[in-house]
Amino acid sequence: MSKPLNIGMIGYGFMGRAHSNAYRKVNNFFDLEYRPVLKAVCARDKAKAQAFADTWGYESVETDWKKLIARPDIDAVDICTPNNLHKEIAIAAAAAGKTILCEKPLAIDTAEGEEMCKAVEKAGVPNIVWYNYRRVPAVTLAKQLIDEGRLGKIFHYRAVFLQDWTISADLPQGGAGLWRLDAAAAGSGVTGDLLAHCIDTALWLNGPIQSVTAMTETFIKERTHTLSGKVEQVKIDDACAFLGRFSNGSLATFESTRYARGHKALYTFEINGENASIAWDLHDLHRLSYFDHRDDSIIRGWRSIHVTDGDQPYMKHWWVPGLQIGYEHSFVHQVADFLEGLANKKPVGPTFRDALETQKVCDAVLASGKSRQWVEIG
Ligand code: SOE
Repeated sequence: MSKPLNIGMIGYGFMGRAHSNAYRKVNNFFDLEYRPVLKAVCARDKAKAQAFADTWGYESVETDWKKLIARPDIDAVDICTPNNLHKEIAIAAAAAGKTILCEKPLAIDTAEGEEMCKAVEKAGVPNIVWYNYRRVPAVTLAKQLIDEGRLGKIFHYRAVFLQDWTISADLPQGGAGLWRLDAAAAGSGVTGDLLAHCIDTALWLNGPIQSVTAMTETFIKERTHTLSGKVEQVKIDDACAFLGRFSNGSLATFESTRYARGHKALYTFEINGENASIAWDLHDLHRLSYFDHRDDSIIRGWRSIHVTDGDQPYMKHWWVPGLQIGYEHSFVHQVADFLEGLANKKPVGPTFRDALETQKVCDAVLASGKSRQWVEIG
């Protein structure tokens, strides 16, 4: 008999759906000691929360997150709110002894993130942050190839995350989905929303980043705020590019924007080592490109590995070789790994502490964008 893990989810947007889907699917495909139970969803609008609960099969609805946390029948709190609420909810959930799964980025800034780390560590509660792209099988395979030393010394890490959905000046800031354009709710723009993904993957694959120099831009300076109805200054970064140095001596080149017309969610990275290179593209997420200079010269070239075989990460849990999976499966993998960690009493990354490292890089990037100076990461 599997042990129930009663989930209380706070927020119900795009990520609420991605996480709920993962909780529902995970035990169908992974053999686990724990089984998530969708106990309650919490949102201020009762009718909307109820509609979400009906669609996804949550047993009950709350409109006050403090009440949700106080419920003895909730084991784990999933924080899917805008970023400015992560800290208060996480600290309260930790004090109540709840397991915590928190949407990325960890917090508004490093100072908040530090407080959150202290709270979960003091309470000794299991915790994880939803940086889901680590668990796309092709990305996990990249990690395996790097850890096996196949690339040799790494010289370059290059990543971009490009979108184009905020180009219209008529788009308001604030409110459902659009809170990402409101600095008070999001903390930052593309740096915390998109580059944070690239940084999390990079720290995981290639180790710490020591220093950065960045440029940021806000192309549209004022937008109507959905909540106040008034035209207000836009305080987020619409675009950000930075250079950096990793501790292993390799050079970092990162770029993110919501103004790259034609790109919806183009997250790519390429890593160049002395023996081999790796490249990945979210639009073709089940493939990993690999070039090995040690191949015989007459057949040397980029190979496109279709990551669907049972001996490649996570794939034995899905279909037969050749049949691919997608974006939503990265969340299922995260839940599977997290539940396995709970059973073995082992932390599973990215923990709050891991995500704090990403937060530090984001803060350094934003500070450098302002000061136009190199910034060291402590
Ligand atoms: C923004 O458009 C967004 O939805 C991010 O918030 C997600 O984290 C990213 O994975 C896709 O883009």
